Amino acid sequence: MMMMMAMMMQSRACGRGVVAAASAQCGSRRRAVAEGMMRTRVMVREAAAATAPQMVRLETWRTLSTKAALQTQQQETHQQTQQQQHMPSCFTRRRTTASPSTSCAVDFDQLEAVDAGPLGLFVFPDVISEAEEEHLMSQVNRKLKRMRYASAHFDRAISGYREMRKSRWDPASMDTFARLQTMHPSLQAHIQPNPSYHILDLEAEGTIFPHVDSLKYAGPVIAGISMLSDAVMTFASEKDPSDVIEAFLPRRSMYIMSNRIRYDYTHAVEYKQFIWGGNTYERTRRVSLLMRNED
Ligand SMILES: O=C(O)CCC(=O)C(=O)O
Repeated sequence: MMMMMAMMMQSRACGRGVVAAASAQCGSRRRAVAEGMMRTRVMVREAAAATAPQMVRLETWRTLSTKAALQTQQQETHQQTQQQQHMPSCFTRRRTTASPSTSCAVDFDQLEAVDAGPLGLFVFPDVISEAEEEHLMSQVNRKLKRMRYASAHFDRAISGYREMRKSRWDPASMDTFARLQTMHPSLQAHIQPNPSYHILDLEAEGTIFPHVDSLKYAGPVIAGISMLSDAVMTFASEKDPSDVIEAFLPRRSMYIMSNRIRYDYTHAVEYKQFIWGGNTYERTRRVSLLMRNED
């Protein structure tokens, strides 16, 4: 009974007067608590009905509740690690010089490192393993392979690309998406769990020209997983063209675009070759999996 009351109090505290993002963070804990409460109710009913097997059952329930608490704790630790992992200044830099050529190497090391988090831009490296990347690619490649690269998008935002939507995913992919959703509160708050994702396949010579995603068709948070190639995404303020932020998007990383970076800055993937952290990179075929809510 005490345990049940403690769970109810915890559950209420979790849901009281919290903002949307924080409430999303609370979600997993609330689920675990609700699960625990359901279990406790069943346990009480069973304890009243049974006599001898009761002790065994109580032990089993205790183990299950401890397991649920442990899982919640592990999930929170994982979430914290992932949130720390976006390592702002390693992946985002402010460009103060004139626009460099889109095909030449640029020494990003000479640019000023900047934390773009306050603008709503986050980069998380290594969010999927090589095996997960291979698996996701196998899920999208079958259809992509039957398509031709188009030379220009209808709104001229992209060249050298093919694209598709995919809403049916196998359980392994769904597990990956469920894990990615826990990585930032904005994803839990704004990306619907129904994974109808946009896949953009950009050939090595392709370019995403500066644009702002549709205000009508895309919601306030956009997340992208980069597969097959490293790239640099350039964000330029629409009001002040000298305000430019470059984000290094390593292969198998995820970026989140929200708040000002989503609405007040254009984004583009133009460089074919670039230098970051002293290494020279060549952008090859890049496939991005884009999560947007469409409300
Ligand atoms: O490939 C990406 O990460 C961004 C794609 C993009 O800009 C778009 O689909 O509007």
